[in-house]
Amino acid sequence: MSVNFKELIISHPCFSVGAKSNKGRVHLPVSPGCNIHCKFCDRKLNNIDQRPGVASAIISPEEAVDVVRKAVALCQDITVAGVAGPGDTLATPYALQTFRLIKKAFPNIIKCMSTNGLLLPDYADEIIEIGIDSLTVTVNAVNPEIQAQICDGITYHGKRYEGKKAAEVLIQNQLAGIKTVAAAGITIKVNTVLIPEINAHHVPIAAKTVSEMGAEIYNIIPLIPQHKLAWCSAPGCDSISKIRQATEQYIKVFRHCQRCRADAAGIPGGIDVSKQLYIHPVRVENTFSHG
Ligand code: CLF
Ligand code: SF4
Repeated sequence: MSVNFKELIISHPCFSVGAKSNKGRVHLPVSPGCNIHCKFCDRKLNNIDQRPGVASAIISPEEAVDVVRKAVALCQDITVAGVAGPGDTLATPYALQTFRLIKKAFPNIIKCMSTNGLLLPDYADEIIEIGIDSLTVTVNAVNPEIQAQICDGITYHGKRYEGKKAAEVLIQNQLAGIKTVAAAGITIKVNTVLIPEINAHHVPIAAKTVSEMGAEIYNIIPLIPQHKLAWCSAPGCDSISKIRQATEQYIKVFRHCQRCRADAAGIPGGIDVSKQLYIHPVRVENTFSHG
């Protein structure tokens, strides 16, 4: 049985709705590939960039178990083992394989998974059967016209789709997947990358829609302009705050996102033990792709 939302608010650093949590997470970079093409995404293997979509290396599911063992020994406040890339967790089988191994080795650790949701309807049953405790789905728009400006295209069941058609398939699958997984009692967080020139006005509508599908909490992540959206601006504190307020009428809002790397370990915004987990030291530079 999955850990419920009330417990996650206390024990999961990314589900705290009030004050910043003092709990930690270890990310396991087991998912190399992706099946969609977000225009702001710049996936990399390095030990410099401090943002999602970046890890120093890809590790195997078996290596991931060792990483969790080391991480919890280094930081007793780590309560969550998460997979957040650097690609999509459902585009390759490694994330679900990892969670099966982690469940056996660490039955009490919270299993957290982040996905773009394209393959969520295909894998919902497996996610429920494994007992993932918290699922994050990145939904940047629920209107295909807007989504088509954020994502170039998708590869779905062996076929390439572009523009509005790609956006329609992606949105449909995200919403259907959220509904199925939420109905099984798994807590869903939705991440939205806030892009002032494209989706700023649309965020509360997206929040309302995913809330109706069963999502419990919402995380608005400011864009770091890069890649094909380098022409967009980084949202300022004032506008982020206003949009969070407008969104809160529909769903609880998480405000402490640290835009973590795919191999982050420790307490978000606090103790960082990632340097001690890998052979290559992790240096940091502030850029960003997704959540
Ligand atoms: Fe990792 Fe994401 Fe799970 Fe948290 S991060 S998979 S939900 S354990 Fe958290 Fe980091 Fe923000 Fe993500 S602070 S980027 S929201
Ligand atoms: Fe894939 Fe995530 Fe990058 Fe989008 S941001 S292309 S979902 S890895």
